[in-house]
Amino acid sequence: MSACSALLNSRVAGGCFRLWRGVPRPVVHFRSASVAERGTGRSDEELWEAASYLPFSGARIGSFFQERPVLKNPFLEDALLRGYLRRHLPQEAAFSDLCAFGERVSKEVDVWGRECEVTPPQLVHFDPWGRRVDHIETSPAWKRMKDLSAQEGLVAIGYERPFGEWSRVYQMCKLYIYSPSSGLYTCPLAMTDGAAKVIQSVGVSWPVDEAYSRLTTRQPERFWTSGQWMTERQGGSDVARGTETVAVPQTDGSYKLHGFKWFTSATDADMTLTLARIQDRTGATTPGSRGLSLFYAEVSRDEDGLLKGIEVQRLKDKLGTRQMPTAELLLDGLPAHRLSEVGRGVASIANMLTITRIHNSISAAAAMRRVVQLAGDYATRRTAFGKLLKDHPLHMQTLARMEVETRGAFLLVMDVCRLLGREESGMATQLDTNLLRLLTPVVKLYTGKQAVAVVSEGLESFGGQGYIEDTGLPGLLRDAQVLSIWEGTTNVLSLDVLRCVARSSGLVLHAYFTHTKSLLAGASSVSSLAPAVKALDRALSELEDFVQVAASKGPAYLELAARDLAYSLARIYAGALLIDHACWKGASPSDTYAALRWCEQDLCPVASKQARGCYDPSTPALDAALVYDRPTQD
Ligand code: MFK
Repeated sequence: MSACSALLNSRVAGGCFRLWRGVPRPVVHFRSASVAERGTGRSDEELWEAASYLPFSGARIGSFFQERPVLKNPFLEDALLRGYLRRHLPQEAAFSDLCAFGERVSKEVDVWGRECEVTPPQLVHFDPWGRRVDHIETSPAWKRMKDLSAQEGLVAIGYERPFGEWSRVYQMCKLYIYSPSSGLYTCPLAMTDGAAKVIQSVGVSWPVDEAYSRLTTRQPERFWTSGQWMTERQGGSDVARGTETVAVPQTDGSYKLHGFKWFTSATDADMTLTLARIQDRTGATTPGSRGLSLFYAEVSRDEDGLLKGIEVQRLKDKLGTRQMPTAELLLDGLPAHRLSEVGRGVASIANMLTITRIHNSISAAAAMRRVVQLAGDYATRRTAFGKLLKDHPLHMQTLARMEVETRGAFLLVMDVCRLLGREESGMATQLDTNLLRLLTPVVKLYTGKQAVAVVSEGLESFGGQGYIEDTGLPGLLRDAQVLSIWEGTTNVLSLDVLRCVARSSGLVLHAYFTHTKSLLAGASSVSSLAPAVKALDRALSELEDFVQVAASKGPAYLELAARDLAYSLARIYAGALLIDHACWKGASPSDTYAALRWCEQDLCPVASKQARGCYDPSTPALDAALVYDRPTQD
């Protein structure tokens, strides 16, 4: 026996230390008055310290250390994801790939994601000899994410279509597993996917055939990412009025772009799609949406290493998404090619918006899932008030509510992916197409908001540790906050819902009601789901009544109702999906419980608020008076 272990054992015998998993741990002692040794000339304190009885002294910092939450394979841990795939895509190849990828994400990639967060990109304006270089330096982990994205086919799958109409679901499941560990690499992937989709829709031919093949390749050395430069200094929502960039025609049919892009995400991209106004010979342009055309440009350097036609003004200092370079760019003669017909820029880039909004929704659902997984794991490790957190019913109620939100979000997003896959594989009915148009903004806006709420609740479930930077948890919240902002804010997307209802003469709503009712058809005989079905039936008829009434109202009324309408569409549809999933023969009791809980909320807030007069003509003035309520002068 070594001297060290003999010492330890004698202390164990004396009751001072226990051996705990091979590590000596001091046990807290409570002093009794008889302990003081008489006649030694040493004070009580000295005697205690000499005997190492004090748990906190010198290098000793006490016996208690928090257990960290452990990220396990996010595919294997996700009962709903696996159930959904067993139901809709029961393919061994998909399962084994997702399982292996989940393992890679938890064991390898998650660390890279953290590295991206702590090593944010830097802009080097000048080289040591004073030459302007505008080089954006990114971390090695960020570069590894690019290679991984190509190898794993994170964009390519959507174009290879290995599982026909279910290929988008498969691709988005991979991104769902990847997103919270990706160090925000899902942002360039979203835009890359969107650019490939736009190119496909305008035709894969010169000058974008090479770009298309690079955006959709699995070879890391050929893989390109794309930007989506839509936001200018006058703002990101009102693109039609805010775009100042001009396109100057060149004699060879190409263009040179001059403008100022105020917010370009993942600016280390290899190419971009962007909007600009074509100048005529007098230098004049057409204002508004009709003046905008869509352009393709490569981000490249000349033989001196200077960016061709671009100056990087500065990197943005953002609340979150710090892993990713976001820059202000001066376009000073950027060589470009027009992709759309003249004046059809917004309509042509809309395909990109659809894809990036779906990616955004995936990231939102994934953020919720990640925080729920980590909080659930932590609850099995952390003891407070004498028992593990998982044994506190109130704590588990909170996590269960987060789980219900996450499940609703997941099914909403997957259903949009299903519709996208059907459209791209030529299987879509007119109803599917209408539903996809309506649900894309609905799902994006709803999941973006849910993500902030669920991730915030998730941080709280870790107590103070959820607020500590180097746990990696606060970054989840900062990154979630952007999900309701970029790619269209909640209000802009609510108005997009109104726009597509109006432009389709209500056909998108007809598709919505038809499909929602068909989802509920199988549930009428399932007694365990009866309260949920009853609540959903009632909400659906309230929504139909609202639509009837709203049809006779003016635009001001509809605009005030737009956000509540979008929320109602989301909650009712998610409820129907949860009920439908719970009716599946492979469903679990938890699937039923989640559907019941979801349907307890106000499923149709637009009807409740209408009944309270929230959209009456007097409301805007009252709202404004409330917002600007100031103390009156005495
Ligand atoms: C992890 C995920 C990360 C995601 C990556 C994020 C990277 C960040 C990059 C960005 O943030 S880029 C900036 C994103 N910007 C936006 O999302 C803009 C928000 N504003 C809107 O969406 C406005 O509603 C919009 C600019 C579209 C309004 O423009 P207009 O010109 O006033 O639209 P208008 O006149 O209503 O429609 C023009 C055409 O586009 C119409 O076609 P037609 O002429 O054929 O009828 C519309 O039908 C069509 N359109 C508009 N929105 C559409 C659409 N088509 C399909 N879907 C849509 N959503």
